[in-house]
Amino acid sequence: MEIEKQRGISVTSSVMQFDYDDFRVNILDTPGHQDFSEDTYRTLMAVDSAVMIIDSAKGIEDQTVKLFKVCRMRGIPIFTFINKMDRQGKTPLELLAELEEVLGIETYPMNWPIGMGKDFVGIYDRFNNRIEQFKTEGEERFLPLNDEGELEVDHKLKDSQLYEQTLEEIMLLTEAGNQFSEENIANGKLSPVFFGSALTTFGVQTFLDAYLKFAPAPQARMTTSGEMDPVSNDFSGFIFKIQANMNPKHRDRIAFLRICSGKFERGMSVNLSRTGKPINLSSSTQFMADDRNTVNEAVSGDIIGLYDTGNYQIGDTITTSKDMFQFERLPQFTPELFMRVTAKNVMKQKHFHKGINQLVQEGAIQLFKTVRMEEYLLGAVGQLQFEVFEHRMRNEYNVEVVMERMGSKITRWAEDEKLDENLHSSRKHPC
Ligand SMILES: Nc1nc2c(ncn2[C@@H]2O[C@H](COP(=O)(O)OP(=O)(O)OP(=O)(O)O)[C@@H](O)[C@H]2O)c(=O)[nH]1
Ligand SMILES: [Mg+2]
Repeated sequence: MEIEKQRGISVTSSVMQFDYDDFRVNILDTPGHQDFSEDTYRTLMAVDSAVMIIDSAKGIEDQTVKLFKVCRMRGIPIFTFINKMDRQGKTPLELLAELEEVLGIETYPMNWPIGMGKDFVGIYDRFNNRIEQFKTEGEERFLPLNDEGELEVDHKLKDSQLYEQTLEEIMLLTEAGNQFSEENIANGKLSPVFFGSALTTFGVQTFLDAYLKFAPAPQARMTTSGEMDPVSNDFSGFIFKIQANMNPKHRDRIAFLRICSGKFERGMSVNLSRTGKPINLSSSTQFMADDRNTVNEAVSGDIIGLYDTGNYQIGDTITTSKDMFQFERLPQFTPELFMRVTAKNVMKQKHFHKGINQLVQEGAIQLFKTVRMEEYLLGAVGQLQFEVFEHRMRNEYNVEVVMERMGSKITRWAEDEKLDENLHSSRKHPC
């Protein structure tokens, strides 16, 4: 999105697929900023495991704490990548202690940095029993370790103070740290920790190889009719995100589907559980790197995009099963900030309504109307949501909006007879 480029932060989650080593990986990249946490939490419902990327200088940020506590509660395996080792940051021991204390999760360092910042030499790879050297290509990149965990070959690194220090820290980890346990990784109790520098791609492949070894395959998911097996003959999935105008040239609207069971075949007919109506899935797309391609087949665990002409809502289940079950409801947050919103130019009412409706359906913002006056009030969890709303209304719907702050209030459901100047929500399932 244009606003993301301008501000240098993500304002919405994005999806990307890639193939690696006989695996197909679906990445759902979520915004880190807490103002967009509702989007992030919804997206989290569509994943099988999470990768937590930590800036080694900042340590664990507020948003990360909340987010990964949800992962912990849901038993989602968490893989940790401690990034920016090319910069001076907190010490690795400090970072591990923070992870364990703040997130209440056990950690197992799969590798360990040797120095950092200007002195960053590479990683001591406990899992692969080797040292991987930073900024070294060719044969020297990986140096094997012997059974004692020391460099097998003569190397100048052996004489360095950093090497000595690393060996001491590794000894400490072995004696006082957690045991490696594949089972505890799978149930989300133990997070394997990796160090690297994503900007220089250092440590990324080592991470990916281990991730693919230990990340779980798609699991059974709960529905209103019991568990749904991912290899069931019945196709099913749920919509966790809707986004319009992703491609400004086409002005289309895409519903993102997480496939939970069976096989998707383009052109198949499914039922939308909410309405009971059949839908033909003829226009579908997948997101490979920066490209979009028509997708003809997809399986459980895949994320595909369905071109949407207004059929879908966030949280919708679709299935070929006759029993029109639904997957778990997606989280919805209570808004805490409110703005009265109008179109600057009264002649633009049509675009104004179209834009608001679309952005509300995406869950980018919440909408309330006052009962008597039919005024539009926008509700948000964070201030930045309003700014994104304003920007998108201007850029995607060509409408300048006027927003007036209403202060912070909490919305409450009100009984009909008590309705006066109370507000009512346009959304269906508040929590
Ligand atoms: N020095 C250094 N900088 C890095 C590294 N990885 C990322 N960065 C920089 O960190 C900044 C933030 O990177 P992003 O990938 O946008 O971070 P993010 O956490 O995804 O941010 P949001 O999506 O906005 O939440 C960018 O300026 C990157 O160039 C690294 O390994 N080393
Ligand atoms: Mg990002």
